Amino acid sequence: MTYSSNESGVPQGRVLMINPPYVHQKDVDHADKSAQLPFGLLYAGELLEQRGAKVSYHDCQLERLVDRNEIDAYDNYGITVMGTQNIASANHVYKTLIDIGIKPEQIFFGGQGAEGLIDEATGDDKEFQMLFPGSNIVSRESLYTRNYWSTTIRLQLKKIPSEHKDIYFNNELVLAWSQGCLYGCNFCGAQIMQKERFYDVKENLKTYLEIARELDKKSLDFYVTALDFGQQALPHGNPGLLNAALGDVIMMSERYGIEVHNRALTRADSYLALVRDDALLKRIHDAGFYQFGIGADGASSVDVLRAMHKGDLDLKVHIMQAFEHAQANGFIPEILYVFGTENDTPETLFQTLQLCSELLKKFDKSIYRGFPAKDFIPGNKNWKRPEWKSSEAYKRLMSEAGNFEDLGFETLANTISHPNKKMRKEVNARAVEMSYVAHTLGRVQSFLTIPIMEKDGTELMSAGTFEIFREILKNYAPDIVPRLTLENLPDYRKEINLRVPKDK
Ligand code: B12
Ligand code: SF4
Repeated sequence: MTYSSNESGVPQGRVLMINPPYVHQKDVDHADKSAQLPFGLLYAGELLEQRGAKVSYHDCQLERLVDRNEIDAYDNYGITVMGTQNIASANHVYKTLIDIGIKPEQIFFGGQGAEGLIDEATGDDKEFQMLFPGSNIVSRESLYTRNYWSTTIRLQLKKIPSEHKDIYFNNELVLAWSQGCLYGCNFCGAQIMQKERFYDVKENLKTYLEIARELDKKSLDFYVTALDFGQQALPHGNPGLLNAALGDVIMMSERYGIEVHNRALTRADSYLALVRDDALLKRIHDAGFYQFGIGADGASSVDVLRAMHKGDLDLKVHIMQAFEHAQANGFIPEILYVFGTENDTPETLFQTLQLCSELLKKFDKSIYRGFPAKDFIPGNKNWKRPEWKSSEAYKRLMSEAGNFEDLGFETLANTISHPNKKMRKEVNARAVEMSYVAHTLGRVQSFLTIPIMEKDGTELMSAGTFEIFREILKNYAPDIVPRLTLENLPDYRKEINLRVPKDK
């Protein structure tokens, strides 16, 4: 491995920690008012300082890297890669640094989108080196300390200019809640097949509330990090851990007189187990939870559920019950649905469309958040399959880091994610139809972007699907739509993606 500068494999000395731009906003030269605090980057920065580094920050959402003074004044540079698509924007930052004379060995990458580029078993970083030659990848383990779970970003936030804090605190923040999910769905790139562990929710929330008070804010919005909010309510879990975290939120919010609004992700079965306890349900409300993204992946077909190892063959029934309960109890039920995996067929895709439409119709508070699956992403179970590693799609992906943009959750199925043309068009047909229904109802939280194409839009969708897609795009790019054809789609790709709401 090319861990330079010190034996532990983590950057030392003066380190500039960089948050890359949102993948569809790579060349934007003005501050993005919807910029979110890069929580993982600050958490990593705190852990590095505990090991002796002196950390500063740069957020490309707010300022272009090339406009920063004394950019070459640091010993080392850290770049965060939050999800797979950000390999593309991280590479943009890497190239910028190399262009201004920074040596690759001074550059360190970390984050869940990049960690999967190292082979866990052997530590081999060959794949990483193909994309970021000469630089370093920091493994998750090398940042673990005895205090890992009780760390806060208090000291790191002090380094953020107040005009940037103002922007971050007007937008949704990340609340360190827990990490890990016991299940092992094969398309999932999260921290799977591990026991859920809790962060120090109280201290992390307190850190935010102190700043909110300084900024005179009356409320804060949070996305909590739990992968499955109800996991402790499943057999062998310990609901006491969740109960304690909820108690901390209620207490801190009252103490500071600042309202907190939280959204979280959950499995349907764990949600149902959790809300059986009336006292716990009341605390969830009191702690400001207002929306649950309920994982519906594969729900329309038992065969698909089985193939993706979802761990709940009755998901369809559980989804209905969970939505029923959530809506009746004042929570927004969110249809979190990854569809178009290799196990889907035209029939199951059609059933998915029917199920999502039924949920939207039946539950008038529900909201749609559906994504065309990306079966193979670094770190998930599929990525390790030999037939993937020898495929043309893999070779194309690895030949140019920019192609990772096509593995974004929100990106339409494309020649890398769905090499089979017929299925690619089927997936996009259902994705566009479903998105159109949700747009029409005004209950949509996922927005489709246009992938990089080999030829033109005819490889992505039929003329019929395109007509519906144009209707959706009228919401964001009404001036471009009249000129848009399947043939000229590549010419307008970047401009349209820039206007489509950011994936949150
Ligand atoms: C909060 C969150 C969001 C928020 C982020 C807000 C923000 N600015 O931080 C929102 C909702 C915007 C979001 C968006 C996306 N997300 Co998200 N998100 C999460 C979530 C729930 C928590 C992340 C978190 O903060 N964890 C806590 C911190 C402490 O952990 P961490 O981020 O892993 O950081 C640690 C290490 O990775 C490392 N590290 C991180 N950066 C660096 C940098 C350096 C230099 C070093 C040395 C170390 C290091 O140190 C940290 C401490 O150990 C996770 C799920 C989860 N439970 O992790 C998904 C997750 C990370 N997201 C994911 C994805 C894919 C995305 C998207 C890229 C989706 C897409 N469109 O493709 C988008 C990106 C859109 C965008 N705007 O850029 C995936 C990543 C999967 C993968 N392997 O690729 C996850 C795991 C969700 C999932 N179930 O699949 N997300
Ligand atoms: S999709 Fe959800 S349930 Fe499945 S492994 Fe990932 S986090 Fe766990």
